[in-house]
Amino acid sequence: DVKGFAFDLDGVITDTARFHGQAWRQTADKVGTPWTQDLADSLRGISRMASLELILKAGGHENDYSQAEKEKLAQQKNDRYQALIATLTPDDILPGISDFLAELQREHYKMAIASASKNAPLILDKLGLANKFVGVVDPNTLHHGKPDPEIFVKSAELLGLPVAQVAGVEDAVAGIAAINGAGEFSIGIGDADLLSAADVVFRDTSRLTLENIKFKAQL
Ligand code: B16
Ligand code: MG
Repeated sequence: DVKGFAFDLDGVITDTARFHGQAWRQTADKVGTPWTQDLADSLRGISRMASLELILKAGGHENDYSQAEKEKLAQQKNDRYQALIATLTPDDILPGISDFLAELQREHYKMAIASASKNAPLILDKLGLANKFVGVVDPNTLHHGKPDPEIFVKSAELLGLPVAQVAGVEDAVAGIAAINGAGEFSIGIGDADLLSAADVVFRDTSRLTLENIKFKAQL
């Protein structure tokens, strides 16, 4: 039986993708990579440096920058991003999430955050959600990003539960692959065709209740 939940942050708890997009767009302009929606979408769930590499590659610039220059570009993006997330308030929690977290708390489920974002603690603080979670996986301790299962295996350790008792909630294809690879129960948020590898999929976060999960999973 599931006794704990590991939540992705961006796209599940709140929509920070729009801020990542705004901040990366300026990087793309600077290096001369055309900005497209496909490029923006490909950055979901991907780490900061891996995102920069994708932006450079999309414009054929993968060999044009030294490691030090790349670190500077990533730092400048993060400065812009942090200025944008400073405006977050509890009103930016995605629909249904506050009720779902309250329901899980009432039913004594344990909750953790499995986000690739090094800014996750800051974002949770801005949303007023920091005290809901027993732990936030520190991406600095990870060797591999999503789709590698490592982050979801770590989330089970933080929850103090075997992976078989953990459900992961994700909006990214790479995130669902990571949950499945860890041996956890996978809940997708978004397009059912895109996230077909998930055990259950909801079109958006407003449908997320224990009853709906049990109904869909026929538990
Ligand atoms: P940071 P998630 C991910 O969050 C974002 O989807 C991705 O676009 C971002 O590059 C990554 O966090 C790292 O974020 O630069 O703040 O460390 O979906 O894993 O919650
Ligand atoms: Mg996400």
